[in-house]
Amino acid sequence: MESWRWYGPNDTVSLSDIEQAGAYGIVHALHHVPVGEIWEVHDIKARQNLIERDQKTNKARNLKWVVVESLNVHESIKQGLPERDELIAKYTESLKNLSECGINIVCYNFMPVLDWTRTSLDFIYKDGSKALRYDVKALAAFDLYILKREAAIEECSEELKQEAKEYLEGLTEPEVRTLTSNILQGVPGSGDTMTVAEFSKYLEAYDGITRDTLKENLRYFLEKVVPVAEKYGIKLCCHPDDPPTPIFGLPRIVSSEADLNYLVGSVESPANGITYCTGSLGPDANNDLSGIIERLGHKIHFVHLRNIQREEDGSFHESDHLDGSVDMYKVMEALVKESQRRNKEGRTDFAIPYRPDHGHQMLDDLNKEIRFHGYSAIGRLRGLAELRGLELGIERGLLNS
Ligand code: CS2
Ligand code: MN
Repeated sequence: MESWRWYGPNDTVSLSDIEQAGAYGIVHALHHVPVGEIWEVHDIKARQNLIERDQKTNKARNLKWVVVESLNVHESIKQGLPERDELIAKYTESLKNLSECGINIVCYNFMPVLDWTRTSLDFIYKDGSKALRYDVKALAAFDLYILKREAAIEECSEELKQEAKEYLEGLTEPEVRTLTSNILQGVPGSGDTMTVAEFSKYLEAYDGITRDTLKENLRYFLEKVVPVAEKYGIKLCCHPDDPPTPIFGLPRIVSSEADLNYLVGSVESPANGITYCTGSLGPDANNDLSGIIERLGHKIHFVHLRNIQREEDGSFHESDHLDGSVDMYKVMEALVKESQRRNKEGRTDFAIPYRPDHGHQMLDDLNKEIRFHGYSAIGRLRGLAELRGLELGIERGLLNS
């Protein structure tokens, strides 16, 4: 099902724009509710009404809020602090409320402190549009010389330290500030950017939290939350780490197929699933993207499709949806087959919502102020159109074969 992330009334892309782009499923969150607080039924219903009815004419739009992205997990749950039980109780209350409103796909992630991380939000792509990029040297320059994280000195190779130093020397003061704020953007939709000092404090909270501890904390969370989700018909789906590798010494535990197996194996339930994201799993060439769908497809409740171009040193940039390191044809073919399989089995959830995760800033959008990077209208419109065409072609091809 073609879907689109809408950030709410202050999104520069309107609901009418989304209808024109040909999406039906709306992906949305109550961004104004602080992480850890309960999403109340009246609040959810008001937002549903705003999305699904034209406010001027009161006519139903051809849109439906189908996915929550994201019901974020509080840092104290990730860190396993004593207050986690109370926070988990609030989380399950929100799930119950969402189910009461008929919304049953809920995305979240388990990345410590940061959500997706990029070093550049206006990288000039080969066709002149602007894209997001992750540059290993730039990240190391920030880590070593701006954040001045001690352990980074051990973690970086001599070669990378040298390259990072040269990279930083080549930047002007404003460029250093931009790099810093690009990296320290908070949760998407929050509009908050952390300061370096705040970020250091968050990192300190993870001192002593190893990969294994974080995995245990994820399991603890799932053991409490999944049975409630199952009871209320909610499908939880964890979004993978972006990029799929530890950064700033923080463990990352949803980066590979083995990690996804740990996730779904922690609590066996249809309510414990995956948000499959090509752009997040893709930077690691070891991730077999279509194979993951073949093997774990029955656990995928929500899909993010975008492409990335891997660069030689582990850096990557976001490329056109059909062009890059991700073989989008193979991915879409695997998804179409999964959907057909579900249909045959009589499952009602065969139309898996997918969205063009990010898009380039292009054409007229280049002259506009971008509030949510990666989320301008035209680039995603192009991405969605390409993906939809690919999907139809594969569906018809399979039908005739
Ligand atoms: C999204 C993620 O913008 C994006 O790349 O895919 O930020 C995603 O929304 C969250 O990680 C899911 O919790
Ligand atoms: Mn994604």
